[in-house]
Order: sequence, then structure tokens, then C-alpha cells
Amino acid sequence: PAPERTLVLVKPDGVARGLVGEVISRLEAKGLRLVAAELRTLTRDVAEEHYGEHRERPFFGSLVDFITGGPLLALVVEGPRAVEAFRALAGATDPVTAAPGTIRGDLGLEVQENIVHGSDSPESAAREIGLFFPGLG
Ligand code: DAT
Ligand code: MG
Repeated sequence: PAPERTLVLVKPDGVARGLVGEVISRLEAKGLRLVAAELRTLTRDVAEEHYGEHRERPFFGSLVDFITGGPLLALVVEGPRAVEAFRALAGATDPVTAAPGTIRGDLGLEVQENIVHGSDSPESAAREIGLFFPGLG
């Protein structure tokens, strides 16, 4: 298949816990290739746009507080079926039920502090990469 790109975030909890190397090791070991990387603290505007699909959910305010609460590592990674490949590495949203062997399943316990984000479709990836790295593509 043609190479595909996805946006990966090591969220503020993952950066604070020193899990950046662990996440990058896992995605590089899988065969995904780094295209861009930047440590940054999100503004509320960018966070609200990134998570716009969840605007009406009860956890939205808490989610925005959390994701803007410290530096995160934004990555663009590339590879065959990169969107699906990284979602498989990340595991289910709730780390308690995420399969062991996945990033969330091995390293987390809280649904909000679930270490990583990965775009959920090629369309979401294009939108999110444009938001985080407007100079790419
Ligand atoms: P994912 O990150 O697996 O794509 P999502 O898009 O449904 O999951 O939700 C985005 C983030 O919002 C998720 O990583 C953690 C948080 N979240 C989701 N469901 C939640 C809930 N029920 N309570 C608190 N936070 C939640
Ligand atoms: Mg999502």
C-alpha cells in the first residue's frame, strides 16, 4: 500500500512520566518512520479544535485542561496503513481494558491520562497534521 501519515501525540502525562522514548521505540520498532517531532504546550484554542468532535461530551473541559496542562510531544509518523498501525500499538482508549502488549495496556490505568493520541482515520490524520504542522504536506 501507499505510505500513509498519522498524527501521534505523547500526551502531557506521558512526557511527565518519561515515556517519550518508550513510545518512539515501539513505533520505530514496528517500522513506522518519524517525519516531524516537536515538544510544545498547546493553547486552549488548538486543543479545542483538535478535540472538536468531543465538544459536547461531559469530559470535554477536563480533557482540554489535561492536554494543555504541560508539554506534549507531537509526532507525524509514516508507513503503510500508519493510522491503523499506530492505533493498534496504542490499544483501546481505556487503559484498564486495553490489551496487554499495547502502549495503553502496558503503561496506563486512567482513561484521561492514557499516554498517547493517534488519529482515527486518514481524514482525521490530514486535519490533525494540518493543525499541528501547517508547513507539512
Ligand atoms: P481515542 O483517544 O482512543 O481516540 P476518543 O477519541 O474517544 O479516544 O477520546 C479522546 C480522549 O478523550 C481519550 O483519549 C481520553 C478522553 N476520554 C475519552 N472517553 C472518556 C471518558 N469517558 N472519560 C474521560 N475521558 C475520556
Ligand atoms: Mg479519538
